[in-house]
Amino acid sequence: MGTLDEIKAALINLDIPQVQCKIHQGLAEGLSPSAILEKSLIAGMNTIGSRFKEGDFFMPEVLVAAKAMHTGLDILKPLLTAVENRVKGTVAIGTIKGDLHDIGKNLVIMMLEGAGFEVVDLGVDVPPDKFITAIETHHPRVVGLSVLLTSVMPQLQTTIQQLEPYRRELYIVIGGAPITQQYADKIGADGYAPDAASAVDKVRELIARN
Ligand code: B1M
Repeated sequence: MGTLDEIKAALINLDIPQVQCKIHQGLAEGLSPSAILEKSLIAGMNTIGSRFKEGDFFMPEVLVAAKAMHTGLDILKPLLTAVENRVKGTVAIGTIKGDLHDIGKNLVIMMLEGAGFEVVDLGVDVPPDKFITAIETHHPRVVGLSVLLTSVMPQLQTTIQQLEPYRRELYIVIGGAPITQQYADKIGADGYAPDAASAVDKVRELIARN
């Protein structure tokens, strides 16, 4: 088994010290931080999700896996974000009201910061008025809305409607596992991105429009 698979296995085995140890080993072997992120940590979380769905894992296991993921991200973050440091614009981002998932949002933030954007992280369970306060305070060029739960997807549309008065000044990008381009078009978002790297491309593309 290669080190990428060993990191993934450690995550699935919920062995946090081993996740840390194997990531350090992988980096010492010359593996790229982005390969560890995609092929070990994100791939491992996908397996955790499938096992949770099938009833092999329960909430406590998923919480430990999320902690292992965050521990791994803490090691990789300085390496992924040390790429560019010229500020290219501000993005305010949060997981929408009713949803507490933040691993994907945090990845998007890491990639945006790595690409030179200033990011205002509004956290999870963010109601529309918190986005509005952030817009009035930080004047972001882009607002990012993240969602993982299908049951709270209607909250995206509510949030977008409440941001309507500000839309001349900013673009709205949405993302998260249940979102599709078709859904983004339907609810009137300016952009959709399926993953963290494409979120950076989408933000760049929108800001370049004017
Ligand atoms: Co929950 N959970 N969870 N969970 N959880 C899912 C999402 C689920 C699919 C699991 C399953 O059943 N297979 C399911 C949702 C089903 C559905 O809605 N149809 C589910 C459920 C049901 C729940 C609870 C309701 C369980 C319960 O209480 N009975 C509960 C809800 C709590 C709430 O939010 N109110 C719950 C709780 C939790 C934990 C707290 C235990 C934990 C979250 C910890 C945390 O985030 N700090 C958790 C986790 C970890 C998961 C899974 C296993 C993993 C999610 C994850 O982090 N993926 C997940 C199963 C799965 O997704 N396979 C599951 C890795 C992450 C990198 O991917 O977030 O998709 P993702 O982000 C990607 C892209 O989507 C995209 O880029 C990221 C990187 O590539 N992206 C964007 C994300 N945001 C973006 C924004 C953008 C652009 C791209 O622009 C702004």
